[in-house]
Amino acid sequence: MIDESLAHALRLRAKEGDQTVLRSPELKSLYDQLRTMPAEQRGSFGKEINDLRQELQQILASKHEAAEALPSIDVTAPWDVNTSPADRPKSGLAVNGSLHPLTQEIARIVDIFARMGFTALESRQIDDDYHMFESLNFPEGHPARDDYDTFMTEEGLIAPAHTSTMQNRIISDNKHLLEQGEPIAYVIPGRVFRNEDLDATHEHTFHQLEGIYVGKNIHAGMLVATLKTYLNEYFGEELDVKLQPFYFPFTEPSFELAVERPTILRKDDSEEQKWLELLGCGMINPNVLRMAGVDPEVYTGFAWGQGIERMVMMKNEIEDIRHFNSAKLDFLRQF
Ligand code: FA5
Repeated sequence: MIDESLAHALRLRAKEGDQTVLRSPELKSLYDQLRTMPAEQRGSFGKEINDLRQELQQILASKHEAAEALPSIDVTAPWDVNTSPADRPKSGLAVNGSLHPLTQEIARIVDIFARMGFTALESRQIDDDYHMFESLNFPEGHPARDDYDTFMTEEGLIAPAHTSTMQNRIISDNKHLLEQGEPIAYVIPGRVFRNEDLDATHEHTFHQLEGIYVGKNIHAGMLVATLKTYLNEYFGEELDVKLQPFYFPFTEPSFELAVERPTILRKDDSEEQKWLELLGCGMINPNVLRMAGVDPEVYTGFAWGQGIERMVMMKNEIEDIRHFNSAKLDFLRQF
């Protein structure tokens, strides 16, 4: 008779799917016993061993079939596929979703500039002191650094306070175009950060769009014409623009551009209601071109930077900038 505890241990191993059980020393030891036992007992003991062996094979085969029959698991599914449909988490239906109003607006603005021959590139959301300040003509200790107070890691990496951090990269990465007689024409939308006192028009995290154009014989008239063309297309009507002198270390001369408020958005006929201060701009400072490896005696260029939120607010009469990051569906569903 086969020792029942040994047979039980072998069955357990087979139930766990252990394929080596058929070649195990325990099973082999039974055949060794068979060889040394009296001839008259061999027949029945040999049959017992064969029966056990067959039983183990069957257990292993049924175990294998059960594993094959399990549904495969989709590791990308947001729930376990074995969960019954009724118990699955209720995720938001994509059919009810929509692009965030800022994403929609950035796409519209980029589309207008793409039709005017500009290439679009997203700005970086983490940068360094060189791109945030040095390359933009704010040397160490420059008082205007205080106007761009933002967040910094202990290693000295900076959350950029404006998309102008991309100027040096764009110009130096594309200076071969100038040598080929082509201009550098880029728009750079992106998320920017400032250490601000928050209110209805000031956020700590907002979006800007930078524009850069460098080539031969580029002058401020071209800057005005470019921005006016864009604004007319954006607002869908012919609007006047005006420049007021301003100061940025990275442009010289620098301006603030105001656009005539579209008629439907004017509350009265006052001069104050007529103009909207919209963006900062100017002719790229020769030092900025030089630091990007471009000779300012040969090439000139203009740049501008506009806040996206404030423009969308103005267009849609949104009273508080903080709605954009609030994730309130009541607000988002209006777009
Ligand atoms: C700049 O950031 C310059 N880099 C713009 C520039 C680029 C000038 C290239 C010349 C050449 P300014 O700090 O004014 O400039 O910001 C530009 C726009 O960002 C503002 O007109 C405003 O629309 C928006 N903005 C600034 N601070 C905030 C804020 N805290 N919340 C929301 N929008 C803001």
